[in-house]
Amino acid sequence: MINRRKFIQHSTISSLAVLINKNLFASKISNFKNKPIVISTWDAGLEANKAAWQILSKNGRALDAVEKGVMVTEASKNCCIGLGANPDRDGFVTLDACIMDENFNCGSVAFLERIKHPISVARRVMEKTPHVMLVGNGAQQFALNEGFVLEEQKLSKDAQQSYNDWLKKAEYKPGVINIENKQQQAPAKLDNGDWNHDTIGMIAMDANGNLSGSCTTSGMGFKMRGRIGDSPIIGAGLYVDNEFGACVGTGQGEDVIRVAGAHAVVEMMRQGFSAELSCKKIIERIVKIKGDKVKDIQVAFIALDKNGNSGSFAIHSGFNFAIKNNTEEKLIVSKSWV
Ligand code: SD4
Repeated sequence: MINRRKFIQHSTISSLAVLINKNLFASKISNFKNKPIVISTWDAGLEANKAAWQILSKNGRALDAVEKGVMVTEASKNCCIGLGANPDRDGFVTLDACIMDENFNCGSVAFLERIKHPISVARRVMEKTPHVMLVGNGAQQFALNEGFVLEEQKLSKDAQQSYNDWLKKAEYKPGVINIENKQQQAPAKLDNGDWNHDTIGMIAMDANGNLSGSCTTSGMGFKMRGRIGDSPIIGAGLYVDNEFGACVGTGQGEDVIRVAGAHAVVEMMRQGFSAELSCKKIIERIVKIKGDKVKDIQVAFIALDKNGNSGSFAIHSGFNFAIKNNTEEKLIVSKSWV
């Protein structure tokens, strides 16, 4: 038989448990008020977000959204990301991509040639192999085995023109990625002929509150053959921790890699900083490392925290990112260090 004292103890504990549960439940609800949501780098992100939204708005998975979203950009003839993009200095387009889901599953391909959708190959690496990263011929062979088709490399008119211009001097001078034409927010062609915006990074949170991210690029124009930037490197170009947030980077890959950029930003969110402040702190770290040389490089991060709040920060002005959720669809001009 249960005595009075035990009964009171028991019911107090039960009410406490109910209260705690209620609070947990309440915080879960308010945490996810902004879902679903998708953000992606640069103005090309507006189109890419639309494709991602078709999945997110039907309660689809964030992972599917970030794959389908960036595929739009990979396939675009007007953009300098896919097979028509700037080649390496030997004239070959080489592509890098990675993807990460809400359970720390991740896949990546690098130095991949003549495959239209590197992001989908990266996803197959994640889902069908025990590995995280495949590169070069091995990645291409894997893609072919998976049913992907070997495409002809066909440089866009702009890429061909830029490459022809570059060949006149063939001066190897990396370090000009994404420094914007300050007068324009639109993609700008630099004086030396390089094109900006050869990358798209995307982060989505689905209706279940799960985060995923993707990143795909043709990398630095006229790069040394075999050069790989941050974009296919988990922790540098992309990182997702479903408990705290996700981040994707763009810009001078070498400088993102040296601070393990995307992972560093997510660690800041883990410590409780906002998405924007987390991006800013890691940009400041890069600025400090680079000293005077910072004028020659651009790096930008976008981040999404577990509450669906987005933020970004860049070294130079001119960076923007696209956002879409239930209430807004727009480009946001990023804050920057200069
Ligand atoms: C790279 N991070 O290959 C890429 C380039 C980039 O917009 O982001 N361009 O280093």
